[in-house]
Amino acid sequence: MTSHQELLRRAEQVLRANDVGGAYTRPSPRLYPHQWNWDSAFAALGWARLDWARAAREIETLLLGQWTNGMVPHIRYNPEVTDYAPGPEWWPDVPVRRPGQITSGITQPYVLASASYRVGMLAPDVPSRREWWLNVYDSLVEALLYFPNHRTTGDSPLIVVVHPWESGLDNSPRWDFATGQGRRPSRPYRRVDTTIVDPSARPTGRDYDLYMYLVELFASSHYDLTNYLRRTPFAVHDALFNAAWYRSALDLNRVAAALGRVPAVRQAALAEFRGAYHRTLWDGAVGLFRDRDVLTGRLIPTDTIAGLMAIYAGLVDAAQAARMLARYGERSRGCLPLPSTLPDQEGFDPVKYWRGPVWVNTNWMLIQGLADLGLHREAAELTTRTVDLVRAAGFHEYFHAYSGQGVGGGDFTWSAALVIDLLHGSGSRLR
Ligand code: 9WN
Repeated sequence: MTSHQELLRRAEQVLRANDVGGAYTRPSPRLYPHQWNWDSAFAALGWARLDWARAAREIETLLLGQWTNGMVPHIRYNPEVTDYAPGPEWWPDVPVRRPGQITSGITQPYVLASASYRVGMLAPDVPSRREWWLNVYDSLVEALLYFPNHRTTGDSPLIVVVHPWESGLDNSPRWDFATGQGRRPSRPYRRVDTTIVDPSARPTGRDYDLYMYLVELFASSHYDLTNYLRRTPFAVHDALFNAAWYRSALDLNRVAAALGRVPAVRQAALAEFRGAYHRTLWDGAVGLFRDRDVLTGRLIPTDTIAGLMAIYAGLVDAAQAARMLARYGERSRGCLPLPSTLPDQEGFDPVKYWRGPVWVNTNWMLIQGLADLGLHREAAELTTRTVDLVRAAGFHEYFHAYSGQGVGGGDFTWSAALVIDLLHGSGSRLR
């Protein structure tokens, strides 16, 4: 059996092989050659244990793509790379702050501020931590506040996600209600992903038709939520996305306190957000949070790992977290922990991307939340199972929900980075 040391060595090799010129870490060598938003946040957590300055740089380069309104896009394109679709031609007139930056027109779950808090905590000494936080703090706050300022509707403080890619869990069956409407973009598009990875493990043609339709729609709405909401079939209050934002808000407030600044988000606003999250997304009958279709006002009746992310955010107490996790475990008996979609759900598929396979990042998020809530036994168990999965199968993008076989892209950055972090004991409190 591979020792911890050997596993760490291999994980480091994956990160170093995916390092593009010391500037950013591509998520996977061929499948994802550009810089992705939440991937870079996770990558930084791995780098922080190997080379702290490199971790800081990962976050700084991602922030180079920031827009004038504060949004940090989901992809920062490398102009030298052309074999990814859709390319930047699908995202016209992006309002980047720095001329020459090329980005997509949507964002991703905002785990970046939480990652920046942790990277800062791992700095070699207190002066370097402070100096680096001072460097990135304003950008991180602007990125955080982009959401309440530009991505809410009506009187809800919850954030509206406008594209399945924004959710980070692209083809989750939660979004099938929209895929099922048969929308298509006006122009032909190409796919590269299915030439690299077995198409049976990737989103379908119908999924991509919707993705590209929504790309056109959001771009032609000038990336403005109000314009977009008038025309779209897809706008959701996503349970994972909103949980990630809340945790980033808490973590940025910790940075603010360390820097002697006023909180990034005030207590009253946090309490209002927490209240709305529970009132809007909790489904007592299933004992999980669900996502809400903003257009109909109804909860989307599909149970996935997103429904557990209140644990990551500290939006539930330890007792509720333990109940939610136990129930998820019972409903996914026979699967490796924790499948991205529960196997009793319509649309579950053990091998297809976000429809069932196990992912390291979602497990990692839950481990952090469990540890913070004092559920150390649960955190330790999930850590062991996650590390063992990767030890047996390699640093794949995702893992077959029953067999654990590695699927999707190989040499996947966040699988390596987060295993490094877990092996350094991140499932125990870092405060
Ligand atoms: C679209 C890079 C990204 C991850 C997402 C994952 C996948 C992209 C794709 O890869 O999405 O953004 O082309 O399928 O779903 O979470 O950030 O690893």
